[in-house]
Amino acid sequence: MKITDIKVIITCPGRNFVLVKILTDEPGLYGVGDATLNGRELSVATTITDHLKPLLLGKDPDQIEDIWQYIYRGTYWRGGPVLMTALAGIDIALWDIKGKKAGLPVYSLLGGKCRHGALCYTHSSGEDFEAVADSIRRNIERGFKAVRAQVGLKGEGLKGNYGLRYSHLNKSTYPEEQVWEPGPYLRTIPKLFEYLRAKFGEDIELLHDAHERCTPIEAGRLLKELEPYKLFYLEDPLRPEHKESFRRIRGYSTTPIAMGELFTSKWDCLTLITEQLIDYVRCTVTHIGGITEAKKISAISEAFHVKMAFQGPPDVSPIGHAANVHLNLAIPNFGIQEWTFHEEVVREVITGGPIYEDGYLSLLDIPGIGCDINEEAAEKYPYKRAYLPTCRRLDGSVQDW
Ligand code: KDG
Ligand code: MG
Repeated sequence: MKITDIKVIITCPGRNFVLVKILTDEPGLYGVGDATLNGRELSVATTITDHLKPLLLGKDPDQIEDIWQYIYRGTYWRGGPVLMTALAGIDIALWDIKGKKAGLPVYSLLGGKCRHGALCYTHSSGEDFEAVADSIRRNIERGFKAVRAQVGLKGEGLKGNYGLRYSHLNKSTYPEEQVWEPGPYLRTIPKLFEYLRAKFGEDIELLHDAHERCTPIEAGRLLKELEPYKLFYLEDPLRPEHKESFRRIRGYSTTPIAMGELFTSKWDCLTLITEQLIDYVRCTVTHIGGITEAKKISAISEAFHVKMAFQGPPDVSPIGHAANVHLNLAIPNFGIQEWTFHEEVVREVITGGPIYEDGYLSLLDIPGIGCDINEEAAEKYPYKRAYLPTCRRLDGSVQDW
């Protein structure tokens, strides 16, 4: 079998996606992948089209591992979000082809189901505690057993906070700019979870995303002050550059820690896993190099009692979400799956993907990844440049968004 063509489909049904379609010399046999990198879509698209595609035409799509090694280290430049997202899109499409050829869903190729469904969580947010609670109540009514809670930081000239609604499609050609200060944030978040526990008790699992904004001592304080509210985990307490600092914050609290959405290889995660500095790995299958790399990180993590919690925001397409759930069903050390419902317009372009029911995700028992791309529909929604928000402190200095 040979790869005869690789198509990159950039489409914007409500937000930008970069989709990959790998065609083979077997009539009707092709694979689909997700190579979406929020705000850097064109960089990934040209990496695939102009640099990787010429190397892959004529190769055997069955040789997933060899192709992965060849792209990752065989072509010298390695790592980073652009190359690893491009590699992920190709990798997911190759697993799709392998499953279709074998007549098996990808989770079956990965060893078969360890569970009937994947526990998932979704997002709740609001400008104040009451609004957050209303959002959580609606999600509990939808059957969620776990919810991530984020809140605005009113007053003191602050504008926005991570996790509130932000437009993937900024109307202007420049990012929305938020203003954030650690003081109000660190004073507010423990009070939010005190309020939510008083309102909902301990039956609902609660999570929070600090979004890489704290210094080590700030993260230590937050972990300690959140301990009474028994979070499922606190996500991204530190910037990804500060891996060594996890040794410092780990001892402050029994609040579980999750990290990983900004990592782009197993080596980024390694110390945090082997020293058990985190409890959940949050890598993104579409940014870490695909299913091939994600399954290896899962295996390393299993040996150290670390569980997987693959990232699942709106900028991961239904194809990426499907890759998440294939892995969730097959790995023994699954923790929880982040889940966001895509709008109907997205489903017009990308069909198939995980099925949500009563707090769990599952997949149809069909060969491959279980998704398809409607290319005609994709053409109706041309790419629109958009940025992630940015953030500054009150003094005007750059702050991690
Ligand atoms: O594109 C960036 C988003 O995917 C990220 O900000 C979402 O932090 C996120 C999460 O945990 O889903
Ligand atoms: Mg996050």
